[in-house]
This record gives sequence, structure tokens and C-alpha cells, in this order.
Amino acid sequence: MKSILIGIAGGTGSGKSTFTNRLKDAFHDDIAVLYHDNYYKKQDGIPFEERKKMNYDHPEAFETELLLDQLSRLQRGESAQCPVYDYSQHNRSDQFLTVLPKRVILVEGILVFADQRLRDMFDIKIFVEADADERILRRVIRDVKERGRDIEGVVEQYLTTVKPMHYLYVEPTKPLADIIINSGMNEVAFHLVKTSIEKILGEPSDQ
Ligand code: UZR
Ligand code: MG
Repeated sequence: MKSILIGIAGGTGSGKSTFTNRLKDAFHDDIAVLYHDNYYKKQDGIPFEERKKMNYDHPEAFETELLLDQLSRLQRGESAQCPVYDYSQHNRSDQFLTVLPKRVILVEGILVFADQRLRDMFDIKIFVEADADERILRRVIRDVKERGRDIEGVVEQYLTTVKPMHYLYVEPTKPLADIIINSGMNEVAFHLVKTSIEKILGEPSDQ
């Protein structure tokens, strides 16, 4: 069984996780999903106040080797013990998630097309696009509600690292994608991708 790998990239707040999670909800355990965010480097020796200020929008912030390794395992038909990231701590948690090998594997993250080794593994590359104003609005709400942040901190982080890194490392990967979709809340794009996955799996999803 050769797995089909689908990469889903896009700027922060573009809706790529929403898009990915909808696919997961449609196919449940028929597909596997890996989030690059869970592979942010372990930072156990660094104090919280310093972890807070680090640049998480640079390719070097991730332990991409571990993700590559685990993708190879899944492609060989073996399971993988995937790390789980804790945004409120700016660090990896001590939890792991067992991911089983599947015919279709989704890999989501802002920078999944920035690393050539990772990019070359994908059979289908999807870039989720959204205007910067919409992305920052979504990001403020999410980081305050779900990631334990305050508004001032989100704005400062956005201006100092998130925005410049977006234009340096995320946006330049857009032309490398096979498909560019207009926002993660795009119904038409969702149904097109869902239908393609159904075809690969040879059976319909339940949504
Ligand atoms: P998405 N991020 C944090 O804010 N703190 C961390 O400890 C790790 C990651 C943010 C990261 C990036 N940037 O913009 C975002 N910062 O998570 C990626 N600063 O996640 O694509 O869901 O927005
Ligand atoms: Mg996300």
C-alpha cells in the first residue's frame, strides 16, 4: 500500500487547519493527519519568558527531521508516535499520539512546502490563501480564546515575527503548490478535494 501524501500549507489564520479538520471529520480513521506544529522543537531548557519571544515562523523552529522520519514509517506501513505541542506553554507536551498508517495522509502547517525534502514527498500540494487582514483577525480571536494569549502579545508577535516571516518563507511557497484555494472556508474547494480523496480511497465519505 503506497500512501498518497497531501500537503496543506498557507499563512497563519488562512483556515488551513479548519479545512484539514473538515476532511478529517469526513473521513475519520480512513485517513491520517499530521500537523507540522506538533513538531516544533522541544524547548525544555529554555525559560517560559524566553520561549514566549522566540521566532516560531522560521523553518528552523521545527524538528522537520522527525516529521520526515515518521512519514517514512507510515509509508512503510508502520505506526508513528507523534508529538503533541502545547501552545500555551510554547513547548512540546509530554504526550504522544499514535498515528496508524493509512492510504491517504494529510500534512498541515504554515511551512510544509518550505522544506524541499518534505515538499518532494507530497503527491498533492494545496495552498490555502486568505487576505492578511482576515488572517490576523482570525488569529487574534483564536490565540486569545484557544492559546491562552493577550491581545497586546498577539499584535506584537504578529508585527515582529509572524508577518515578516510570512513574506519571507510562507508566501514564496505558494507558486510551488498544485492547487491554490481561496480561504479554508471554501465549500467548493472542500468538496473538490473531498471527492478526490474518496476516489483514492475507492469509497465515499460520510459527509
Ligand atoms: P497556525 N506559535 C506560537 O505562537 N507559539 C508557539 O509556541 C508555537 C507556535 C504560532 C507561530 C505560528 N507563531 O505563526 C503559528 N508565532 O503558531 C502557526 N509567533 O500555527 O498556522 O495554526 O496559525
Ligand atoms: Mg492552524
